[in-house]
Amino acid sequence: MPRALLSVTDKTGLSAFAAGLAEVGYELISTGGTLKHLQDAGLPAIGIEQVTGFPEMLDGRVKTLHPKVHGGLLGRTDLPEHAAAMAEHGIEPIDLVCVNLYRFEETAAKGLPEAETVEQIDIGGPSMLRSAAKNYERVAVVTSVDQYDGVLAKLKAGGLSTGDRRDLAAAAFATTASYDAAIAGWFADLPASEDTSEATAADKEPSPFPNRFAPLFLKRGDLPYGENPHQPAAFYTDSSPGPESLAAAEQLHGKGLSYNNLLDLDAARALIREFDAPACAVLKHTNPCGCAEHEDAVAAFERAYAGDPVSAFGSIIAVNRRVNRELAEAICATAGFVESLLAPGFDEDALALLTSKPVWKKNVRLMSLPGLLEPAEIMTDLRRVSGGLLAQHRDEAAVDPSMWECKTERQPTEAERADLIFAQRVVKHLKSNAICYVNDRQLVGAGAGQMSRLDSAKIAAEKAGDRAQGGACGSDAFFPFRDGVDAVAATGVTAIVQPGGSKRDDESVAAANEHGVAMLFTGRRHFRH
Ligand code: 93A
Repeated sequence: MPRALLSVTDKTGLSAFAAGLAEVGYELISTGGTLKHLQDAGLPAIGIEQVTGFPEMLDGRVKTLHPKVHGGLLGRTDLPEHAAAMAEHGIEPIDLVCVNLYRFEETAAKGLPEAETVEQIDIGGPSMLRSAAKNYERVAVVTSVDQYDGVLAKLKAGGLSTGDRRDLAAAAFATTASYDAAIAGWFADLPASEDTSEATAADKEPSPFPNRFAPLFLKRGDLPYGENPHQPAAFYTDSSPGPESLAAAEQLHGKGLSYNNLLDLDAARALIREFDAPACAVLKHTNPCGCAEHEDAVAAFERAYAGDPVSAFGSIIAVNRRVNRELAEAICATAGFVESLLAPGFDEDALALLTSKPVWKKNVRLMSLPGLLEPAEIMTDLRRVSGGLLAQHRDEAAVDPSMWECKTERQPTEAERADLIFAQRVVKHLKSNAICYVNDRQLVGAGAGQMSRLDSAKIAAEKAGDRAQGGACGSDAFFPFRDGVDAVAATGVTAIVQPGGSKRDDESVAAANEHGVAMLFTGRRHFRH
């Protein structure tokens, strides 16, 4: 008679499963609470004590940890030596194990006292799962209520195949691995036993990051290659990505997404989420080369594209409004070769038009993300360094002009103020060192990724030409010297917004005063490396 050992904390579906096992001829063996549950349901089960010859002891810490159990699971009855040893020691084979574990994770999440949480570390359960899983050639291991119906159906239809048992074993090892990862994570997050550091109060703020990362991401698929064709690459997504996330975007048309497309789309998504009014952003290599905000979505696109039409070749375009026929017509009429277009949605006729544009027909990747503007929890950014991983919260703090202070004699006008806000929203999304010039909520010049702020200011000025006249300048970090302010003022810009915080801030403010430029400090830096 085959034997099944059942020992479960979650009793959901247990009696039906056990009844099914009994029906196909299994003898049922069980531990304390599980046994009571089965007997209450009128099922013929025997206690584990009858198998081991020992009582459950030490507050239940030792119930199934016995050679009669583990020998019965691990013994290979196909090997004469194993069969002989089992016979000699009165060990009978166990053919099926059904175990779900003590609720460690739930208990740990409640933040109960250490000793109570430790008591919820299951030892006997994972041991049985591992023994049974190792011997999958003979033993079936059931780890989850979800498996009950499938396993029973197969047993009733003639039995489990070796392949079935191997699949169950794989699931069992995945269960014990994540169970142990949770335990290890809990230990890692316990406060240090002796804190001898002279940390300041600020240092003692609880960290928002765990001491240990459990696996979080699932592979969506391999990518053709990484940043360059000789670099293999893949895309992994959160187990449940938010509706506003890049992973939730649906591709409606075009070639498969590349690694660089995904990076650029993510940057475009982040930038376009800054704006409430209709806006459009044009990005290259994760940096905006065009961006505009306008009450009319078509004008927003046209002004964004016109910001730097040369750089826009091969760009990613993002808009924060559904693409209708009118917007699609404007895009088709103006845009040259574009890698991808991201929007909260596309009207049918807009889609038909965009996909019939000759250079776009096969290739342009049309990405629909209905949740584009929905609020999101702050995301933890992960970045590999050799031998490790850096984590930080993404720079998703909304630009908040109520925190700004004007440092100059001249205050900005209303129009300048609108441009300063726009400039600060854009400059956050440019690689450091970043300078941008804005006029009438249109990005007219961007300087990004330079090792000197002065060079970024000069590059942005060259892009802007006279369009900077009367406009505003955004800087991602403070001006270390007044030369940057002088260069900015030389473009004809009349207002500057920057975080402040340099030793020589007073020199920068003096320079702004000399040029009759308004200068505001935000108190918040936006480096992007
Ligand atoms: O305390 S244990 O680590 N020691 C054991 O020997 C043991 N055997 C089974 N926990 C043990 N179990 C666990 O008991 C099982 O994994 C299951 O979660 C639970 C079932 O207990 P009961 O049948 O008394 O409700």
